[in-house]
Amino acid sequence: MDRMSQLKLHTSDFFFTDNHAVTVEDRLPQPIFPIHTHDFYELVIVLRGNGLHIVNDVPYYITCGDLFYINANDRHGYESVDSLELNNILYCRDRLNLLSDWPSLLPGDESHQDQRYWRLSVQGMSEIRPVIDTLTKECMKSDRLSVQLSESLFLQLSLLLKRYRHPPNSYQLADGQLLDLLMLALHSGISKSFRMEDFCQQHSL
Ligand code: RM4
Ligand code: NI
Repeated sequence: MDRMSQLKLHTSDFFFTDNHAVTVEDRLPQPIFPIHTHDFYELVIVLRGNGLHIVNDVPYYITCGDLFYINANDRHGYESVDSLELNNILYCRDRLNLLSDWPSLLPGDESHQDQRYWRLSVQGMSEIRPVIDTLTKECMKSDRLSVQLSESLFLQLSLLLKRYRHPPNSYQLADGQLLDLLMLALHSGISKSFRMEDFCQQHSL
């Protein structure tokens, strides 16, 4: 597909009403999905499985605990998937009404794409779960209170993500996450030989 005919997804097809700033789209599983843009922003949280996520032509091998802040005009897609499961939390920045320091919570257009790719600790993954579950229900109701509640749950989620995220190559990692990383390295390096020493050196282990 050339750039002119590229798939673009629209707010009006996903959000419950024009007042909603946020909505949750679970992908259980996420199938292969072509490169696309949106007129909304998107938080992508990888729950299970693996895949190859392309963001603005940069490939990322993704696994459980990965977190991406996708901008409206980013071009992204899932080129290959292996039992990949995601929470997609879609949001419209210009519909956020609560007074909060949103730009510092949700790295957006001003942030380089390296600052929009993070990992979540195991504890973080379990603390955000109930918030996302409540948000999923709340954003499907149209009354004013529910719209406000949805936004406040989204604020809570954004704060928790900021608390529990860490850069992909920093190592305050739980054992399970180290194992994930090792599996990723093995998976992505199938054509190359794998040396444990190199792996440890590369990740300061
Ligand atoms: C797709 C894919 C896209 C997302 C849409 C809403 O399956 O996850 O990234 O923008 O859903
Ligand atoms: Ni998308």
